Amino acid sequence: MQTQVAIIGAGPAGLLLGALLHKAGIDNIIIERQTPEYVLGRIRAGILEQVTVDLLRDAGVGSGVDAAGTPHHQIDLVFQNKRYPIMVSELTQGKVVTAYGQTEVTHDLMTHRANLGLTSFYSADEVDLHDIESKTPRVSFSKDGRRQEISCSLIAGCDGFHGVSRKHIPSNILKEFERVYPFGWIGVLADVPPVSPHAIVYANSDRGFALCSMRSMTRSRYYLQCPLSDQVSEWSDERFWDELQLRLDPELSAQLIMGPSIEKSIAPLRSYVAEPMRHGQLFLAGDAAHIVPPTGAKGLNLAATDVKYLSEAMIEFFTAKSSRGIDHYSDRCLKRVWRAERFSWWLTSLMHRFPETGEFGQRIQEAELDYLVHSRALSTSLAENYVGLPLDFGHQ
Ligand code: RFL
Ligand code: PHB
Repeated sequence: MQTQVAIIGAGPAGLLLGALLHKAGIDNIIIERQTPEYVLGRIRAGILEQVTVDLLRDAGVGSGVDAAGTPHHQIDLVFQNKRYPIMVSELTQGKVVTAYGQTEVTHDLMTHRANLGLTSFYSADEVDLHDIESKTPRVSFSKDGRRQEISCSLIAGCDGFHGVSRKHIPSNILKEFERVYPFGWIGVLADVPPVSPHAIVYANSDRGFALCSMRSMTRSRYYLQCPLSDQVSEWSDERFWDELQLRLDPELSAQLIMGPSIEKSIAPLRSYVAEPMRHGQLFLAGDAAHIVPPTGAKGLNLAATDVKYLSEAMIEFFTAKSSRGIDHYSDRCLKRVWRAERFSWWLTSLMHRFPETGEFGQRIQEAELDYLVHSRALSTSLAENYVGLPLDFGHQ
């Protein structure tokens, strides 16, 4: 088989890249290790920046988010049992974020690709990359017990943190930066109306962090900080709801509508960056190149901006026969990546209970939160990072 771009991974990054390339007339094939059902069963992100929504529209996949996304003009911070609104839109000249789930984004992109009749291989085993330093790299994989091979000009590694692509960058070239946090998040999805339908709630409590989010007016997503050693089986629905109520302010806690969970999972928190994001004809995008802790809701949005830059660079490569874009891809992405890494690390540090810093650390966090909610300068800094810094931020 032959194509122009082989895309490894059918998460949001791979599917969005495939849609944007196809729209520009560039042929691509997606190779995914899991089944479509498995990919859709992973409950992850819920908040989209305007840049991400615009990109979905650009790719011809905006109707879902336009019909069912909920714009948020505000976020709420809870500490010392009190809730404080941060008027995000007012502080950023009218910008909003949109509550719309990654599951829905992925579903919209999958349906679009299927409707266009584009080639995707799901349940592909033993995916391997070859000759990535040459002009004619290849991707091989096994499907239904048969080995197959795709020749291409460029490879996009969109296969997430545990994928194979990044491992093909030689260890003397790849530089990795990592911080693993000493706790995780347990998340619950439930078909109950969200307690705060117009603002995500981030709560700092001396019992640990809590977050109230949503997927629609009838589906809620809640998270609690938990020890990394916890198992999902140790968290009955009743224990989860009781603990969530204890971490929110009394008013919100009283308004919380509880119900049976339809999904429950524990995720570790990590900050990670791989540099560079390109080696030879291989280009990493999304979680394959970087991870942020979910506190700032930046992971999917960063994946989307990587894909924006990568699609532009690949289109320039094939249509204008110019390497300028692909040569600058890594540097262009990493600037934005590190800004999002800083923001996500900062918000994670501010909102969670760290075992090693004790009550002193808790008081310092509360003092910073008190400063933040009463200072227009600090609130603006939070707001402009939350909605996403402009794509040309810092350019002269
Ligand atoms: P994905 O979604 O991990 O997709 C990678 C795909 O590659 C496949 N794959 C392979 N395919 C072929 N061969 C191999 N060897 C392969 N190995 C893996 C995988 O099966 C998979 O289908 O990466 P992508 O596309 O880069 O997308 C990134 C996002 O998924 C991620 O950044 C976000 O989910 C992070 N995130 C959030 N981001 C936001 O922007 N806003 C949020 O509100 C937000 N909330 C979250 C989050 C992540 C969370 N968890 C569980 C880590 C909340 C949570 C709890
Ligand atoms: C979510 O809805 O899953 C979500 C929202 C905000 C975050 C993280 C996750 O910061």
